[in-house]
Amino acid sequence: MQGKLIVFEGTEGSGKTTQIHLLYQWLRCWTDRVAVTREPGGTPLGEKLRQILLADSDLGGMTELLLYAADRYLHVEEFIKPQLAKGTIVLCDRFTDSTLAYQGYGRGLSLSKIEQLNQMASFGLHSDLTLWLDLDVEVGLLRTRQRGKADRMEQADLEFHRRVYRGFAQLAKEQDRIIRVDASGSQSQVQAHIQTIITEYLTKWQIIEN
Ligand code: T5A
Repeated sequence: MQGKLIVFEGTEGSGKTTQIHLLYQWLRCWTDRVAVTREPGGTPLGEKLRQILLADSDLGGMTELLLYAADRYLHVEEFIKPQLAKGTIVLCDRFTDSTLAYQGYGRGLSLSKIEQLNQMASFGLHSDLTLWLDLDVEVGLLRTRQRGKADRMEQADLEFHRRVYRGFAQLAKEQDRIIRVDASGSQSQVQAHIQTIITEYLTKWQIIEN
């Protein structure tokens, strides 16, 4: 059976990485066919692109967009597609909606051009389910700053992050595959909500029985 692609999206510090790892541990109780990955950086070359993208240097908006696309192309071809073909549930920290939210809504680049590029870079692959961790932008940035030095994207001004947030909200309104998760609660409250959603989907996909 073909695997499933479950993506976590959201603004900075919304808890995606924390929740992906909690979900991974929980899913491992059902199956060993589960993998965690991320963008940028899901391949060895992608890790190098990640360093460039998050380093404190000046990149123009278009260069940034194309580097995220290059990372995705490699990631889908070398990792995600082969894993899905093996029947793996792939948990991915960010995917195509991040490009629409950050480079489209955030940087103001053309949404239709980004959609075309996303289509090319992902070989037309869409997530089976995307969890949008919805958290107030300032709360998320505070969480990341408490962790230490901010990366290049985190250093962008507050209005940029607000535009990104509005982008995710708009995408969630337009796309049924995107489910909003209130990320303002404790880690265990958010985890419980995610487990409820995932149980519903695994049942629907007949991966587990009722
Ligand atoms: N990007 C990416 C684009 O611009 N375009 C694209 O196409 C793509 C794919 C990636 C950057 O690239 C951009 C978006 C990003 O700016 P990243 O480091 O992967 O860089 O950035 P994030 O994905 O935002 O990762 P973060 O680690 O910053 O945020 P997370 O993963 O959402 O949050 P997490 O889990 O690390 O938690 C942050 C802190 O909060 C605490 C955690 O312990 C941690 O300290 N925390 C909580 N605290 C209180 N209550 C809770 N419920 C908490 N949950 C976690």
